[in-house]
This record gives sequence, structure tokens and C-alpha cells, in this order.
Amino acid sequence: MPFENYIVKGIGGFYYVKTTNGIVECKPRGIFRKQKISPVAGDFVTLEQEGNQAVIAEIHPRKNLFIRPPIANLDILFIVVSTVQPVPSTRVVDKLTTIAVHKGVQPVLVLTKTDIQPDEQLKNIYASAGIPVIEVDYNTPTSLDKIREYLPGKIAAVCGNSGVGKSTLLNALLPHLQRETGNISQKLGRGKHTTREVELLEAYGGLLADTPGFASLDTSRALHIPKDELQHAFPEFQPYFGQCKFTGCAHVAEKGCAVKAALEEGKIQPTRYESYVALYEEAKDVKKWELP
Ligand SMILES: Nc1nc2c(ncn2[C@@H]2O[C@H](COP(=O)(O)OP(=O)(O)OP(=O)(O)O)[C@@H](O)[C@H]2O)c(=O)[nH]1
Ligand SMILES: [Mg+2]
Ligand SMILES: [Zn+2]
Repeated sequence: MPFENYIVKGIGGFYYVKTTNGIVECKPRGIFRKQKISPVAGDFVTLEQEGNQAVIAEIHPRKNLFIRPPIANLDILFIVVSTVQPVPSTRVVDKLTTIAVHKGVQPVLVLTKTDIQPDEQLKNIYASAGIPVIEVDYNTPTSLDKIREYLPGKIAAVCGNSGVGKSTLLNALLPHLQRETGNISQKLGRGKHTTREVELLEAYGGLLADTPGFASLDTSRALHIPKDELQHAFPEFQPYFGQCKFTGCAHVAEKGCAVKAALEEGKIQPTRYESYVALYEEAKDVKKWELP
């Protein structure tokens, strides 16, 4: 494994750290609590021995951090979207892709239930936005190869609305897992609403997070992207930066906007642009002191 000394999971104040000598149970040094820093899965750490107890003495600088679910150093976010049941929402997908890009995470769209109904439109929207799209078809097991190819040397997580097929995908990638799948009403009926902890699973030379309840990231205010930075979370806008008539153009209602021109020429997808405007309006209402 290319990874060592990382937190596999945390449960009730204890952390499980993968080392060259196996998994070590440890506690964080008291200093972290005083500094209000919580170790999370994906953290790379330095362990020290205090008597009989291994302790986390140091948390290495993080590439990124998500609070809900708690995970650090994410490289890849597989955004699972089903073509039907539930029907896809480009707004939800765009919120997730922008958060990923903003945090330095590669978003990868995973289209499920294509066996029930294909969706060329969705595929085209994201492919033309420069976001990789993988169609999963469980009747063609090689369709999972494209997902596996992303994993070597990377930390990845799977997210998406309830019922899109996250657990089904994890089970197909890691058959020994056998996470529970099913439709929502069945699960509620059986009273299965267990929240488990985030756990990093070794998968194809990388780490794949099992993040129960990772429906839509924490899309609360804590994850708002500052309005001026939002445009950079849309990779397909990039070629037009610096070409607008006004410097500091927000690409919303300004005259001579190169992004809007590209939209009108069909070079930017309407749903993506609509999401940008909606997210921009949302971000405008967030005061500076509310940003992390
Ligand atoms: N036909 C078809 N059914 C699928 C596919 N992927 C998932 N399903 C079914 O969709 C239902 C929901 O799948 P789950 O894997 O439980 O969905 P989930 O995203 O884990 O849902 P939550 O745990 O509630 O967030 C199950 O009945 C699956 O068998 C697919 O590609 N094709
Ligand atoms: Mg599930
Ligand atoms: Zn503009």
C-alpha cells in the first residue's frame, strides 16, 4: 500500500491507525481538544507511545477537510447519480461538483440504473463540462474497471442521494463488504437507520471511504464557496476568463460577458450556467464572517 500511518476510522474517542505493523488503537493528545482540532479518517498522523497507550502526537497538514462526513485528504469524489428512481437533479450534482473542485477534489460522475433507462443528455452535459462520466452497468462487469482505474494511490469517497445505488456500487467493487441495499421505504420499514462511522477501505491500490449517510455532503453554509471563487469551480468557464468587458465580471447580468456569450453559442450547458447563477445568488447572501 502506498499509504501508512493514516486514520482508518474513529469510534467513541478512539482512532484506528493503519501502520506498517497493522492497525493500532490510539487516542489523540489532549492538546488537540484544547485547539478544537478533531482527527478524522484520512488524516496522516505521527504516533507516539505514552505508557501502554499509543497516542496521536501530530496530524500532518491536510489537503482538504470535510466535516460531514468527517474525512480528510480526499482526492476523488464519485458522485453517484441514477438515471431513474430517484430522477437526477442537475442542481444537486452541480453543488457537489463545485464543492469538490473548490476543495481540490476530482469529481467523477457515476451514472447508475442505465440498464433501466439510459441518459445521454446527462452524460453530455458533464462530459462537455470537463467532468468525467462513468456509466455503470452491472450486466457488464467491466464497466467497473473505469472506476477502479481512478483508485491507485488515491483516497476516494462515494456520495449521492438516497437510493441512487451507492451501497450497490461499493458491494460490486468490494464483494466481501455486503453493505445493505434496498429501496428507501423497505429500509425505513425495517427501522434500519443506523449511522456508522466513516471507514477507509483498501481498494485497488487506494482507499475508498465507506461513508454511510453521505447523501449530499454538508451543503450547509459551512461549505459555501465565496462568490468570487465560485466561477473557478466550473472548469468549462475557464477559457473565457479575462475576456469579459468588465474586470471583475460576475457573469450574471453584465454586458459583454464572455461566459454568457459562450452559453449563447452553446459552448456552455444551460443547466450548468443556471446552477452557477443560483449558487452565486446563494453565496451573495453569505456574510464574510460566516465563511470558514
Ligand atoms: N436496475 C438497477 N438497480 C440498481 C442499480 N444500482 C442500484 N440499484 C437498486 O437501487 C436500490 C437502491 O440502491 P442502494 O445501493 O441501496 O442505494 P444507496 O445509494 O446506498 O441508498 P442509501 O443507502 O439510502 O443512501 C436497490 O434496490 C438496488 O438494487 C442499477 O444500476 N440498476
Ligand atoms: Mg446505502
Ligand atoms: Zn463575464
